[in-house]
Amino acid sequence: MTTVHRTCPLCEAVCGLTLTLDDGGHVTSVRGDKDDPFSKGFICPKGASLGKLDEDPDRLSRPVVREGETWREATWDEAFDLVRQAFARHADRQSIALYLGNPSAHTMAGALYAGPLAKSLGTKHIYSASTADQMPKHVACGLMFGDPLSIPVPDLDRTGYLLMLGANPLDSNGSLCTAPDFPGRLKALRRRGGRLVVVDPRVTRTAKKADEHVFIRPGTDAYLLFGLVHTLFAEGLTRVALEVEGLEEVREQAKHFPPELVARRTGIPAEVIVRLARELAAAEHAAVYARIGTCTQEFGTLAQWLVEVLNVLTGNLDRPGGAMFPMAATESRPRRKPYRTGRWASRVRGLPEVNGELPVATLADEIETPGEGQIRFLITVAGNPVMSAPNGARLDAAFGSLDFMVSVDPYLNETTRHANVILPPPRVLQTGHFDFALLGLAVRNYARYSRPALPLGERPTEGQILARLAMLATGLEGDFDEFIISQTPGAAELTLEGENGAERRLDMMLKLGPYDGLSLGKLLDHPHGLDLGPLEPRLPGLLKTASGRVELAPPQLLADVDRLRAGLDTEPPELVLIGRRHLRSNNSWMHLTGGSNTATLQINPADVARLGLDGEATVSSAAGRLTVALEPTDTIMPGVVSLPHGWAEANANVLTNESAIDVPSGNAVFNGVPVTINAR
Ligand SMILES: Nc1nc2c(c(=O)[nH]1)N[C@H]1C(S)=C(S)[C@@H](COP(=O)(O)OP(=O)(O)OC[C@H]3O[C@@H](n4cnc5c(=O)[nH]c(N)nc54)[C@H](O)[C@@H]3O)O[C@H]1N2
Ligand SMILES: Nc1nc2c(c(=O)[nH]1)N[C@H]1C(S)=C(S)[C@@H](COP(=O)(O)OP(=O)(O)OC[C@H]3O[C@@H](n4cnc5c(=O)[nH]c(N)nc54)[C@H](O)[C@@H]3O)O[C@H]1N2
Ligand code: SF4
Ligand SMILES: [Mo]
Repeated sequence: MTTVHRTCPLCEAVCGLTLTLDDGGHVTSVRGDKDDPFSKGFICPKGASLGKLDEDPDRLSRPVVREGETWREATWDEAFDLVRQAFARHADRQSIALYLGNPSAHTMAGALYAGPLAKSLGTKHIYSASTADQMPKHVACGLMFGDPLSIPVPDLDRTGYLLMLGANPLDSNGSLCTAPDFPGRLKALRRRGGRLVVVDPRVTRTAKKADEHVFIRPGTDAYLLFGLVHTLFAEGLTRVALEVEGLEEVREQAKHFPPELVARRTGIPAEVIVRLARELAAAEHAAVYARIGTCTQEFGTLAQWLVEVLNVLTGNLDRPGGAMFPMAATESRPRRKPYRTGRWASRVRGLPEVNGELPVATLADEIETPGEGQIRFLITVAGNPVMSAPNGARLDAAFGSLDFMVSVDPYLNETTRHANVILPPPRVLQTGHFDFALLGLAVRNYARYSRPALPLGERPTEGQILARLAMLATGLEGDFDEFIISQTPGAAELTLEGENGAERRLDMMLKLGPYDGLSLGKLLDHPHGLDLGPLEPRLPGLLKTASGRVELAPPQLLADVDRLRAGLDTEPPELVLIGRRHLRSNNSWMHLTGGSNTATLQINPADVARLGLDGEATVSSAAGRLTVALEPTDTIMPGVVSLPHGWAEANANVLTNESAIDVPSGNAVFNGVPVTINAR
């Protein structure tokens, strides 16, 4: 029996786990690591399943190659040789596309190798799950603070008032706010006399634990937030404590959104909007936090912007107990030109580039539309866009028309079934783990590195797979990691340690990072993780805007306010679709099933009666139709239905529409999709 301590790689909460393995390397128990200073023993049902997941018999252990409809195993050399030949046939690199899925935000491979792979392809066709998720946040923060990675998080452990919109951390365990034991932290907030208000079209598990829940009509958060901003100005409640640009422009724009008008659009009574604004202003420490429900909607970027505007106007940005900027152990923020989007545009719909990528909502257009720059060769890494992207059914057909596709993925699934070659990453326990991305979003500064618990054997790490793809694309040879190290300013003066290239690069980043004395060796000496202290104020040092101040009114966002104003008087559709998550699932690939964990359509009993429904029903949208089992519940607003995404038997993204996007970010719109419902 051996005991190993490692970070759970399954969600953004980065819990420390303690596993026991028998002599054959099989997991016999998984517990929360009580000695982890950040997660303190917390574990959820997904984390508890890590052993099962690690040994899932459906995971591929060798590359597989498709011949027509049949699959056969292949050697790594043969599989990579097929990819090499495909690169040779696609000399025009604009015919090649890369899609990076959600787990690549968690894996070391994603953090260390996906960027260089994207660069080595030399194509503008870079896509990722980010434009089905948090891209509005990057754009809003990029324009306001100058860096799309400067994302404030609520100072969860010290705040006294949390206004939470479109997030359900009791099921998701939190997002863009890394906080192991989010439920416990919310309980502690209320225990110390703080107040939690949840705005959601559903009474979620989180809402049930809150002081107050407010129903909101889907897709209208930007209206509500502008109503709050309006009230702060109208009642003289602003207390801006930072050097900002654009305060007057925001005041002018907010005049168009008085609570009485906003009430009609959001379904929230004007007096509630006014009271929330007053509460927010009166709280000694407050934070506004908004997540996926408010990103994947028509006005996603405006909503993310207004969240930070509120944090600034109430004096809570960059202040303990408010919304603060974490400082990751590997943070590197070289001075660049101020953030901008639209450095190039997509070929078919002319959508602007954002963060070096194009919206996944236009991936099908770029595959289907002939002409120069048409995608003919697709690489997917850790993604399942057939299930996760808007109008997944169209992508499904488009993938079938490609000349060549290679997927780096442990599973044969709805997306990878179209690949010619699947290259599987090693098992979870054969993989080292460091949360490069998520530790920059943590509510406490913290670092932890987990070495692989089991030997790799003959197979490559996922990083080595991506590095090999990059080298096949460029034709270069040599040591990939040493090349990257040699290109990094300041690295030449360092003595680097580590058992492999990934560890040496981690050591380099820690030694070049903002904490003195931090190194791989130091993290290895702290197998339960290292507490790096509470969040500290970081402005104005962190700002990279042209003015050197917080930009409250970036012109690109003001321009989008016209679109918002135009929608003030529109009649809402009779019925709209939103999503949800379940504690025991993970997007499209981890349904640990059991209990209530199924893809049912939540619908208010009043709508069931009005539409004469029973049992199952057919849901139709502009994109497609789907027959689903109904779950009548008064926890959802009348006029709203909710279906989780990622379920093969009822793919919610058959209904979502790729032509609807959040304009500034190109992000997909999953919430507020107009639908009709008929008895089967
Ligand atoms: N309707 C609707 N659609 C949505 C959402 C919604 O709320 N509603 N949410 C959106 C969001 S937030 C996201 S992030 C996207 C997710 O979109 P995607 O990332 O495209 O989809 P996932 O379902 O996360 O697929 C993950 C893939 O990675 C594979 N995988 C798992 N672990 C590893 C690993 O270690 N390495 C590699 N290489 N592969 C691995 C899995 O087998 C699976 O194929 O979906 C979006 N889609
Ligand atoms: N168990 C589990 N955990 C997960 C995942 C998972 O699939 N399962 N996925 C992971 C991923 S990739 C992500 S991005 C995070 C997301 O983490 P969260 O943002 O917490 O995601 P959800 O739990 O889907 O909560 C979103 C809430 O938004 C509400 N909502 C929908 N439309 C609107 C709207 O227009 N306005 C408002 N105010 N609310 C709205 C929904 O009813 C839902 O309760 O979760 C991560 N964690
Ligand atoms: S909350 Fe997230 S990180 Fe923690 S055990 Fe569950 S899945 Fe793993
Ligand atoms: Mo996500």
